[in-house]
Amino acid sequence: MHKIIGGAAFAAFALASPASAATEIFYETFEDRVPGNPSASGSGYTFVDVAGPWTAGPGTNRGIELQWGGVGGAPAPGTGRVFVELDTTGNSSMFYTLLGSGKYTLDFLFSPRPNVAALSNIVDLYLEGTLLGRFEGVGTGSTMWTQKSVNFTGFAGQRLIFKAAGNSDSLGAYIDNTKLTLNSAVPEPGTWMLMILGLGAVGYAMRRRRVPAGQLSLA
Ligand SMILES: [Ca+2]
Ligand SMILES: [Ca+2]
Repeated sequence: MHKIIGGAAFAAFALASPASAATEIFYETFEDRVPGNPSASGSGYTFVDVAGPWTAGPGTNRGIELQWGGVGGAPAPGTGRVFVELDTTGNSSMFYTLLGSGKYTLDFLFSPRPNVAALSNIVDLYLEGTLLGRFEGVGTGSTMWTQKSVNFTGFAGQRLIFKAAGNSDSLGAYIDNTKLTLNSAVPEPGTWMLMILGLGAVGYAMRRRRVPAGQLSLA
């Protein structure tokens, strides 16, 4: 009997144990996302509804601005020609919907737009309604790219949202090289409840009937 209880507890523990290896969910550099111009030749900007894992919105869809060829500032060294400006015709946003639950890290590059005031160069990062971080800066004569890293715990179906804030004036901060890593998968609350209920059912069944070891099905 003790062996059966031990086995059930071990099975539940194995289900709850986080995965040991980090998993890269996506690494988006926006390089081949300019419609009709996959090599991003020349210089310019355009608005798209989808850029790899990112979708324009939520709320008012002002598109995702892809900017390339140094039309409003230089890309960071070694990051290609294309990046996102998060103020298209006004403050804009883009989101990614988590497919699984767990502990995540989002890495990305940030730069204020050159020659734009700090109050117009703000990007907020949300997990649904929760603010994970605010990134801002005074735009000087050239881009100033810095690496950012944000850790958070998220559940499947929640949206990770980049959102421009401050002055809504078609000029805003830049984002590039967005990388989402799942560090460890954790069960969702519903899964925990099912496991607890399942263990309870096993215990109840064992109290009701003396089941010889090896004949109790945990399935
Ligand atoms: Ca890029
Ligand atoms: Ca702005």
